[in-house]
Amino acid sequence: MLEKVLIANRGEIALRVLRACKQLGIKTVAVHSTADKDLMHVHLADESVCIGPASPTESYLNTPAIIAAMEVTHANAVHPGYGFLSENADFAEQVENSGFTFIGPTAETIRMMGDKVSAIQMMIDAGVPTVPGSNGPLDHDDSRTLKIAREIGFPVIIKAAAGGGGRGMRVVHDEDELLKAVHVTQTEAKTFFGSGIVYLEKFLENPRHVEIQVIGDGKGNALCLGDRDCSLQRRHQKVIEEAPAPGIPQHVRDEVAATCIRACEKMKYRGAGTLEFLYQDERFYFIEMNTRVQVEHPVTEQITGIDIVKEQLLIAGGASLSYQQSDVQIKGHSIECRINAEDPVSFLPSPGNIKMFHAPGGLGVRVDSHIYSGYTVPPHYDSLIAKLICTGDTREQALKRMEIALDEMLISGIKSNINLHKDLIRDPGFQKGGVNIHYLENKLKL
Ligand code: MV4
Repeated sequence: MLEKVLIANRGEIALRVLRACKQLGIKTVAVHSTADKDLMHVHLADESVCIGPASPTESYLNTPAIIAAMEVTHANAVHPGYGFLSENADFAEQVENSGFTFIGPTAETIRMMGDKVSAIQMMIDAGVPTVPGSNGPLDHDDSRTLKIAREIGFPVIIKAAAGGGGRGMRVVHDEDELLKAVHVTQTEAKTFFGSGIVYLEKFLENPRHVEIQVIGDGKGNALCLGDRDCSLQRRHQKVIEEAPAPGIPQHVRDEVAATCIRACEKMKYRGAGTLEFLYQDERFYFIEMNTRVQVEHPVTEQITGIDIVKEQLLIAGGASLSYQQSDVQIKGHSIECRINAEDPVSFLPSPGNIKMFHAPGGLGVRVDSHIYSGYTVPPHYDSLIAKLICTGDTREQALKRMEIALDEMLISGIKSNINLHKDLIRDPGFQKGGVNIHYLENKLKL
């Protein structure tokens, strides 16, 4: 069992990890930048260490500073949260080489999933359905690239193997554009990611983004905690997520879940993970795997009753899974609205002093947030200030609770996207369920 955990993150997720540690009686160390000394979890942690200036590269991304903080506080493990160093294989490796526990998968697994080409290959070997494509890097043989694209049929998409999350990709509509697009994407990928390796997939025109939550014990056992729909997004930033994904036939979701479990068991996956899929015409297509806890994990917790962060900590401490697959029962429906400190028109971050914050409440209402009245949102980081999660026996009940909760939520002093959420929750298309990844951007164009 872990005795003391260092939380290498900030904001709501740092507070979320702190709460899970307290549940298990684990001591906590908060590390923070000079701009973050007033964060809620810094105040609540057993110990805190300032690791550098506001700039993320000098603090939350500063591996030597974080490992030094582990040494001086005698922490035995580090929880990376999401973002920052959470999917950095070199960080995980250096933590382990320094004699500490990285709360997450092995560096080797992180590296394999970070390379999208090797991730896809691994999934194919395990029987997970993938997008028709090159199933490997494109080489310098242009005639071979052209042959693959012709066989698959246009449109196709060129993606950087080291990219992901929407960075380093290019859609190609016909043959004449193909080779130029490949070369440009290769050059960009080399500049941005240090690797010019690219691959090709059939471009799906109107898919939904559906992802599957898994958890593995690192010994060959894995569980599936169901699916989430994250299609409501703008510029690759998710806005609303929900679980389960609406309108998916039970046999289709059961089938893909079984393949995800198989993949995790095969690679002896350790910790929490998410397999991202595109979903179109009742079919799932794997695109990438995230090897961290995700922002939207609470909707899964709400419908399974399983504390995902607590499981991460238990597994990192060497425990086996606390549940069997037959213990995992999906009950009800849960929706999460990401509340950002941002301008409602320009979507630009709107940092500053929060004069007053009032959190909504009631049955089925959860607020994961680090903010409080008088707190100043610094300009240096992500603009997420709260996650409002509403749950009910049915999707309709969850939506109604969300409507009421959004009306109750009060944030003054800074701008926020609360009004956007009020509009989206009442949107007839969203209410119907199952909108695709283009729905929000199209709606905003009107
Ligand atoms: C795709 C795609 C269509 N076809 N791949 C964007 C983020 C990255 N995770 C993968 N992405 C996409 N890959 C194929 N073969 C469309 C997208 C995509 C998208 C995916 C999920 C959520 C939002 C998106 C917005 C635009 C494009």
